[in-house]
Amino acid sequence: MKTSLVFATNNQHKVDEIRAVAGDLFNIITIKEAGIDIDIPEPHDTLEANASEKSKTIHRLTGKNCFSEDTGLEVAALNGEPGVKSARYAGDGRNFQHNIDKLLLNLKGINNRKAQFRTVISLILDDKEYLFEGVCEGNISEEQKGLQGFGYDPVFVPDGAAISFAEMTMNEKNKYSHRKKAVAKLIAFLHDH
Ligand code: ITT
Repeated sequence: MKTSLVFATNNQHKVDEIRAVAGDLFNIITIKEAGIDIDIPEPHDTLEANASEKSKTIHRLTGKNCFSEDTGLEVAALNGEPGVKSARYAGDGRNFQHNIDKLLLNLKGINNRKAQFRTVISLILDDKEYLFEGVCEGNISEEQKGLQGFGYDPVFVPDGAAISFAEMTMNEKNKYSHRKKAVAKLIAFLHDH
């Protein structure tokens, strides 16, 4: 029987991207569909610990098999920042545009634009936890371009592409993406389990 997993996230873009990869290999139930309306805590200083916290919180509330993911943009010239602080880089209550503005300002005049997105998935299946990682290397562009996607997509050009994630359709982004790579590992695990 197809596995059903509650996805512990409040980010609809993540749900859409992962559903596009998962197809009908497994069934994703959003927390809204599971009747939960909470701001899931992310208090830790690693992606792994935050992913764990999110899946464990939702597992406690639903008792169901579930997964979460935490993603960070790690910029080489900024010693890996914004990293685990990617969502709140420009401060609490600031939006994606403020985060992008701060990133471009901090990289002004810097030639090394290397960066990577890193996603960590925490799966809780039959009360045991499993972690999966996906990395996408690329560069931060000088200017933002494109309107698709979310977050830092307008300034991230993955290696092997000439355009930003925000200039790609979701399926094109999924050819390169950190999230897709982590989900592929999750799918392989569920297949063999
Ligand atoms: P959760 O409910 O799943 O926690 P979130 O939006 O808070 O959703 P994260 O903490 O994992 O998600 O994400 C940190 C930030 O990193 C997010 O707000 C985006 O700005 C950025 N980000 C994550 N994935 C991205 C992607 O694929 N493309 C561009 N930016 C991304």
